[in-house]
Amino acid sequence: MDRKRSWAEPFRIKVVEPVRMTSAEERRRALAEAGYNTFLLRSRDVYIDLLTDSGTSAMSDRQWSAMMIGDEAYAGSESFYRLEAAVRRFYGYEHVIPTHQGRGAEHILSKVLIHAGDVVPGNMYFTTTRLHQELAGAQFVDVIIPEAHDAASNHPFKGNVDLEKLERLLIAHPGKVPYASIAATVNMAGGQPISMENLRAVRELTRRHNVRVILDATRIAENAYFLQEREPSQAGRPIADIVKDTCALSDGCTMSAKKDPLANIGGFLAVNDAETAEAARNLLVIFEGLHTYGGMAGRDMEAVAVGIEESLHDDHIRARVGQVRYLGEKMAEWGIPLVQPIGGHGVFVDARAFLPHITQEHYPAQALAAAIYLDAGVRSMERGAVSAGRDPETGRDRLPKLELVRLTIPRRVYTQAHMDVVAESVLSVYENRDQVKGLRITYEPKYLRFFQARFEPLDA
Ligand code: P71
Repeated sequence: MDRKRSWAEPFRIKVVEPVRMTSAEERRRALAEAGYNTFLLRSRDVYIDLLTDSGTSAMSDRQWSAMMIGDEAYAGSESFYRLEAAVRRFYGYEHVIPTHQGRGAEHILSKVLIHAGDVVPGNMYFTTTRLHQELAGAQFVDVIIPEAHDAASNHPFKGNVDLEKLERLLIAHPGKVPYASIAATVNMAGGQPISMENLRAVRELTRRHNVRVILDATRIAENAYFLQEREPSQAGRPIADIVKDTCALSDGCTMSAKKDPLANIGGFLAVNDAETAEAARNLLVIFEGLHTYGGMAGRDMEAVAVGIEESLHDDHIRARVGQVRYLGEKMAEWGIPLVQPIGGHGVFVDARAFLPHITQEHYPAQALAAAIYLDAGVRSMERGAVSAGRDPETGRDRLPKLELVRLTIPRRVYTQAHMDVVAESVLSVYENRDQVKGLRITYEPKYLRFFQARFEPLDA
């Protein structure tokens, strides 16, 4: 008989943080006070917090003890040198520039490499990445394969670049492309991987045009897990080796250490060429801090250094992606429309298919995130028209093909029972989906509006 053998997380729990349950009435009040925006909810009003996997991971006992030896010297901190050594060892880049988090690295990098009128191609936009590129004077052009914009497509590497599109762009803009901005995995596509083969082709193509490749390495361990699983040439290889080879196909990376590297805060920019590094260090002292801390405390750099290593353990990453898949498969079995395949850091609900009666002008994903919160206190995040923002030229809403709600799983934080509760709650919203109303905006900030915008239901 072929019996399935279950496996579990490669850790046990040493410290717990109690969470508060709320009543339906409390949630109704909290949501109205938050302007129907889950970013504006107070965490005390949230039962299971799946807003983001960013900075929300549980650190290990090794990370917590490393924090005790943090060297808080203003200059030349030992903790910086330990972080630098970890980045060199595990990702292979020569120059390491610490930043307060990922967007700090994006800001510095964009300012150093981009000139007004440049064009930056990338495998789908990310909100902060694109905004820093635009603020530096570039236009971002999406060159991801078309399957990435189709929630239902089962393509195994939806993070891949459309090589012909990239080549046409390189030919059309000679001398105007400072780098290709390549994410592994692609967050906005649903946490989808780029294959080693595709990245190698991007590397070769850009080299012929004398253009750099800059990786967004924020979820590179999760990307490596999918390659180990799906790309024949990577089958059976250790995650750490796949990650190192992925980085070797680029000239540098930006990193938010709040995701894969299992820290609560931190990030860095890493590059191989000394000139770019020097220019970056020069700007760093204006915007982030000295080049041996860049906005992090010594203890933060220690937590990142240890977290990088832990993030690359094969048993860790299998359990991490496995938990996300457990939630996704359960919801898919019940017929809830999801981005397929299930991604590395969260389950992405297809809000258009879920709420076909709400047109995109009335923000179905925002409305769905609000409805999911109301049901049982699960907090998710809109990743659709509100996140896409307005076109800087026309000022009109950008209406992306993907109108999604992301249930994002923090690393090493929740149990399988939490996942069951989440799936059951979303199912209950799905069964009553015709009662969910569209939203209109009542307040909108200028930049990254999704963080602070306020809404009201159409029938209000
Ligand atoms: C996520 C975040 C955090 C976030 C950022 C913006 C809007 C909503 C939530 C941050 C990323 C990311 C990628 C691929 C760079 C950053 C910025 N993601 N690249 O998914 O996913 O890093 O937050 O440390 O500044 O919730 P930073």
